[in-house]
Amino acid sequence: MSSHIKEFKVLGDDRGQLVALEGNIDIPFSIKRVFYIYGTQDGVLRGNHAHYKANQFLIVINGSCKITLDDGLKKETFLLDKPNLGLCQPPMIWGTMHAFSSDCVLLVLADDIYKEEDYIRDYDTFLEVIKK
Ligand code: T46
Repeated sequence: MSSHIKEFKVLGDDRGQLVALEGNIDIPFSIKRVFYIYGTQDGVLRGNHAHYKANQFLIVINGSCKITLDDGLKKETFLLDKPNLGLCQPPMIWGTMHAFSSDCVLLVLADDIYKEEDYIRDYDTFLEVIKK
């Protein structure tokens, strides 16, 4: 799953840094939705679900957090602590976000609008679905 992490080019100069992300170029899909989470307290878990169809790309644009991806057989934990790192969460991969710094801003790019029916929020159901 190490291939899920991507380092983006930083277009910096002496005024500061800039990262530009284009759908289907830097991000492997057309971006249909953007959301971000912040103000997550230490010790709190977020995510804890998989998607049937949606692809997500997760970027910590401030602070840090860890993301564990789980394909039902193996788990891998990634530390996102730089704004030029992105992690791809494809469909049918269980994702859990944790170890948030108090200043963490986690930006998520997705290839579909929000649909609750696309979520698998129960881990046993996830294991059953991937077995099929
Ligand atoms: C993910 C992590 C990082 C919406 O109305 N629209 C949206 O686009 C989203 C993402 C959520 N919501 C509503 C649904 C819930 O009533 O916002 C509320 C909180 O959502 P949720 O409990 O899913 O939040 P997290 O932080 O557990 O997960 C969210 C995303 O759902 C998830 O895909 O990767 O952020």
